[in-house]
Amino acid sequence: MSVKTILIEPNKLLRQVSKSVDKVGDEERALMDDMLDTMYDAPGIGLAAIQIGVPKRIIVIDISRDENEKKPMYFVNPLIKNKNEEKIKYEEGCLSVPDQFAEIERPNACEIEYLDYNGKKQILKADGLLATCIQHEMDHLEGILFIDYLSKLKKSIIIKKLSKIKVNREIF
Ligand code: GNR
Ligand code: NI
Repeated sequence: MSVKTILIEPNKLLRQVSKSVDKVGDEERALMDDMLDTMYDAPGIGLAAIQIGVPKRIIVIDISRDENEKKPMYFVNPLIKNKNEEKIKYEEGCLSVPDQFAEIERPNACEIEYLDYNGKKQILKADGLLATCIQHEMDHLEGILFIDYLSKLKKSIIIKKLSKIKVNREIF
């Protein structure tokens, strides 16, 4: 298990559509372990495989706040079966868009079907922060970032800031 480098926007890989996983095997489980380490290290509450450069439809999430009681969740090939009409706004952030936050409106509840850590099919009803996080991560699988929902102006300001930070990172 190891902590990987998280890709930062602007980066073409983050815009790639991730590929379905045929079978949840040891390679996928090792990837999920690395993703979890990387997410806890960041720290964040969710991570999609493409954020560490792997274009597979795999997500890890842990929204528990207690350091001593971790509750990791693993989602392979997640599909949204149902979305609520009701919308909820959350202040979202993204490990690939560091230090930028914005209120994003999404369905407040959803039902998803996915394969778990052992490749077993599962169905989950989620609401609140978990539903928001699942939808944020599933956007990553389509190459979508939360800043894509902002006005062109707000988005371009954020991308400009990130590009400057990136130049500095390459210098120092
Ligand atoms: O750590 C994260 N926090 C967060 C807060 C509100 C809505 C979504 C998220 S996900 C984010 C980690 C991340 O970038 N996952 O892709
Ligand atoms: Ni994100």
